[in-house]
Amino acid sequence: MRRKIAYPLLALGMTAGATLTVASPASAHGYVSSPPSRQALCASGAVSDCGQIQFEPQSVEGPKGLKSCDGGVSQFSVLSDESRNWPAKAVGSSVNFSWVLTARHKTSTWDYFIGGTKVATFDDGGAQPAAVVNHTVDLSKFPGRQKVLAVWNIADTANAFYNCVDLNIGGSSSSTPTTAPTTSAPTTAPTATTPPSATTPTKAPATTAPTSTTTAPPAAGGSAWAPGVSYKTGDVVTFNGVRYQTRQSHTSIVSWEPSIYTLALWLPL
Ligand SMILES: [Cu+2]
Repeated sequence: MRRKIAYPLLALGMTAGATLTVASPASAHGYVSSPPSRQALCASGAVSDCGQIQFEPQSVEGPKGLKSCDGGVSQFSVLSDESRNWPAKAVGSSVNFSWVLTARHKTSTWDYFIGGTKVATFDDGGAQPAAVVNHTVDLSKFPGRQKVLAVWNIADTANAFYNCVDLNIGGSSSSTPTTAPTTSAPTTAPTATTPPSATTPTKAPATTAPTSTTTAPPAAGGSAWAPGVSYKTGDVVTFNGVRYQTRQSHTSIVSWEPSIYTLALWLPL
């Protein structure tokens, strides 16, 4: 919805301290930030040479009913280019999809497809979603590498937003702590070297999850916020002299400054 303005350039023209009050980031809609959708990978720079989509991962909008990664938007066709060898995120069989919305459009449904089969749907009945939306989807019937098409169907327009998320389901390898409830995880359980007398159930092999998840960008101390950075939940940044901590892993883009997305994405400290 709304005009497609090249706001990255527009924003760059603004002076640093400019109060973006009226700004109300136009043309900002939403995308799947975790596991990273293809557009998220482009925005973070994990996949290069994506073209315009890297600046507006939230803009893959097209008519409802499509099954394409690019929403039929020619300038975003790279998203449908399977020759790009999109990296697949290793996840458990229960996956939590996180959407970051910058325009909270009234929503009919959120649909998830694999190979043309609808594997999950969440009906919002026309309600307005929060700025961050999470869905837990059981993908245990689809092990291995899969391309999930996640669709956000808007209630009051004929359009939808499209995301393709490449996953390696059940691929253990730590990956995101995806809260993974039950999930009958391949309990390769480190066969606790603990001696027999296992009287104490030693509540699970310290699932304190090695959150180290490699990548782990610095940011810790509170480096200056910047666009194009893949922030992880809990990261701290400074923006216009104020420190913020992010509530949601996401790739930052111009127009999503902490001062604008306070509460939705960033909590002032
Ligand atoms: Cu919109």
